[in-house]
Amino acid sequence: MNRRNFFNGAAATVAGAVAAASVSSVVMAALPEPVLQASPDTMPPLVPDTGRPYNPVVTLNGWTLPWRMNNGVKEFHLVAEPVVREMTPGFKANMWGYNGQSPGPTIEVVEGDRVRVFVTNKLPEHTSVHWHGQRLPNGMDGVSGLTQQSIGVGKTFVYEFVARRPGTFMYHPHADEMTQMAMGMMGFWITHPKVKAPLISEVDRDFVFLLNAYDIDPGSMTPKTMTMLDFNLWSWNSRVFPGIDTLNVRHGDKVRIRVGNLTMTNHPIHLHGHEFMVTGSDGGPWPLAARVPEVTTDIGVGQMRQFEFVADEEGDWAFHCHKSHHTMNAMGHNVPTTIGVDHRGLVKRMQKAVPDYMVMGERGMADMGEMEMQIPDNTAPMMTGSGPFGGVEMGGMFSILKVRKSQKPGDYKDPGWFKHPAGTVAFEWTGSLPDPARFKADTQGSTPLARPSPTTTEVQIRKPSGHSSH
Ligand SMILES: [Cu+2]
Repeated sequence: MNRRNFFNGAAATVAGAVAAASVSSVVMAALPEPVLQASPDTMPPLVPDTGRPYNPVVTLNGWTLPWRMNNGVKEFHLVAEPVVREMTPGFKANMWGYNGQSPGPTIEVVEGDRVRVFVTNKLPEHTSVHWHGQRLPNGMDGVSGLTQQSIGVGKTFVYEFVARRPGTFMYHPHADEMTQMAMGMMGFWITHPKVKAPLISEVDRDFVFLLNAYDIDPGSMTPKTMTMLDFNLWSWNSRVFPGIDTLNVRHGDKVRIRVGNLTMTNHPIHLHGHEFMVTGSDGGPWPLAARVPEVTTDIGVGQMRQFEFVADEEGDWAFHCHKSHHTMNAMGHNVPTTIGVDHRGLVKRMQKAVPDYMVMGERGMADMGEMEMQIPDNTAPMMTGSGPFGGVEMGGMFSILKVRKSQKPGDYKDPGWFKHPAGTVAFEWTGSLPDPARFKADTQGSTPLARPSPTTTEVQIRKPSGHSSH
């Protein structure tokens, strides 16, 4: 097939794939039919049935793109297109992504594979795909204007290279990047080692996700793409807590988690209950002497980290970004701190002038997790989620590592809440409580006057106006 015929065939298939039944086998031979995914659930690992074998990864709230072997070449078909992503139940966003979702599907190949990726552009503007971290011919690097022409609207381009280096990579546009990445265009790429490599461990579970961030006004659906730093939704694979699936593993499993950061700031990712070893980045596996145990690893902008541990402590372990504002959903930050301010009498007087006036945060913000405050439709509550002991008061980049003896090998289903052995949960002390000596002398400190009982106080009045971005 000469080059011109090849591209003609490609274009015909893009049109024909919609009505698959009408596509002739001759045309199908030219281009793999694009596979789309509509469900935001974490899909089970895609066990390879062609090509070299490997131990597949699991994409949190995502999936792996199926491929087709064509004369020894692994062929994938990515479709760049507008999508609607459910970021958490009750909140959907207009995004741009690939094959029905943002992020796009994970691509998994094996070191030494020749890979051909067809990219069809169904966006309203041109795009390109950059294969972050890969060794490849310069003209396959996907930088619009520099190494290739942009993929025009409605066009299909072909990228082809050998996956030379095993490791953890990602892909994203290198055309109008600011808009396209702010709209959710990105995906994960794993190149598995061909043979057992001394610096690459074999693991029982291998999770991957991308860090991304959006600025979506409460009640609206489309990210504000001009935002540079003040994002209000901090997400993993375009999901926010409680929409992020838990990472469910079997007690004793060796677990690897691979994370890439395509936001505009760094994220210290923190795991409870276990130490992990940072074993590599998008630069490759780290030498043993460079590995250190951590419980938090900071992932800079444009960086990837992979870390590994043996899940040998049963329980429901929090797993989150350690920037506390990144474990919240849409909120305004230009709200004064009112902790310790005595509002008694104020609300009534204010409401004479401003009928909707309300007070929030007088005792901290934890009420936000429980209160039935009116929020606009299609908005994720700022702090939410409930656990077996009450409100979790979280949002954003937060999930749970669930370690269970009862979890079957290869089973990724949520086992429910941990059943704590008797006597192993923090409990309330009900004995006598002697006053600490240091408080006795001082009654003029910052601690305010005793509060009136909640049933009589005006500061319970809460309405959204004036805080519409919460
Ligand atoms: Cu963060």
